[in-house]
Amino acid sequence: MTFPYLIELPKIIDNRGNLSVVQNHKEIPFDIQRVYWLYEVPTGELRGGHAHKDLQQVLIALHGSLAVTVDDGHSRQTFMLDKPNQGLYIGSNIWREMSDFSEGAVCMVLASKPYDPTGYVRNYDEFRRDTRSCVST
Ligand code: T46
Repeated sequence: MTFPYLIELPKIIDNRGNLSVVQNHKEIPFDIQRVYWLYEVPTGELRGGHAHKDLQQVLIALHGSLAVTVDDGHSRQTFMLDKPNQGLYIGSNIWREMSDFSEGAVCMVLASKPYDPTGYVRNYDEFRRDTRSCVST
């Protein structure tokens, strides 16, 4: 299991405005099969609170900022996303919670698979049990 990490994305600086880009298996370590974005999140609202059994994602704060707390069942870390040229890679079996959305924040998520509600683990105790059994086998 890979612990989440930040990916620096290209930033092509131009007097007309900057441009960033992602490509499969280059900046993004998987084939992107789905893109969604979170926006108009009310102040103080929390999102996430789950893990995925088999899904890789990269989160990018296209506008504004948010905090993403990740947990592999052993350690926890909070990343502040506030740059449109930076992504946070989150692999499978990582619990995630998103908070502290700034006003107008837009978080785009690039995902390795189509939406599958059965792939979510929404109970933290169950998640901890699964991660412990992964280590012991
Ligand atoms: C994640 C974090 C970062 C769909 O119909 N299709 C989709 O592709 C997604 C992602 C969601 N939905 C529906 C399912 C729910 O009725 O949208 C609603 C909100 O989804 P959810 O409560 O899971 O949203 P978040 O912000 O808590 O979590 C989402 C992703 O679901 C999750 O994979 O890692 O963003």
